[in-house]
Amino acid sequence: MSSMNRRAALRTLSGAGLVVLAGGGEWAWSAPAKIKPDATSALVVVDVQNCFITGGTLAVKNGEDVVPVINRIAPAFQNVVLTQDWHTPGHASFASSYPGKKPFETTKLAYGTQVLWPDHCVQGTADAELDHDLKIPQAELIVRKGFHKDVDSYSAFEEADRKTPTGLEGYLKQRGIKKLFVAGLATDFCVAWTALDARRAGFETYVIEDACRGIDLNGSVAQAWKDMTKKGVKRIQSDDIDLA
Ligand code: VGL
Ligand code: ZN
Repeated sequence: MSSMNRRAALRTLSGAGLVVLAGGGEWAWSAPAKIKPDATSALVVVDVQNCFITGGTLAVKNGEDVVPVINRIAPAFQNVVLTQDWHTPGHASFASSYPGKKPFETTKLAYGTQVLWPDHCVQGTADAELDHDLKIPQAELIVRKGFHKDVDSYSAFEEADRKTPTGLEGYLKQRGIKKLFVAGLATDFCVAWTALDARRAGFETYVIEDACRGIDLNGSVAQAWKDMTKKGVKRIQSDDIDLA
């Protein structure tokens, strides 16, 4: 390889992986190490439900696009936990519960500011079912959340009152899980809150960006990444995972 080509190659490759010297003094390309899920890793698939997918009551833009990505990576995980937003009719997070309030406005509840949503993911409805194209037969646990009428729960670990645990932390720790890989909907709400609580609970936490889609209210996706990065959540892509 000429020195010109070598420089060009280095420019192209910088940041993407390792350039090493091969036996004959030539530059050779070595792919960056991928992350290999092991017995202490779990994939947490957040709220991949009809309500958050096109045609649902709180559809996330391109929400359905996470399904093939999640289906592709899921076989690499022996531990998978799913979550399901699971609200009562007339839930405190529904705008329809407050005369004069509209979806995406906010209100003050006992535990703080609550974004008001369209009625969504009501217990037992087709809208609340997991997306039927999701193919993760080995999934071990489904955590339902948001089932207390007066309290929302974006996080799979703790309700929005910040004091009622869902039990997920105990479940994962008792089973020896140390690393969590979070995917699903929506990046800026249930995924971010789950990932932040995972860090708080001491898990090594990865959010798989291309396996998530966001709602994005007033820049909330960018803010969520800022908050997550600050707390040590690792932002990765599905290609960073070793699927072999
Ligand atoms: C979610 C808003 C309301 C989510 C759930 O899954 O991100 N967002 N309920
Ligand atoms: Zn909800």
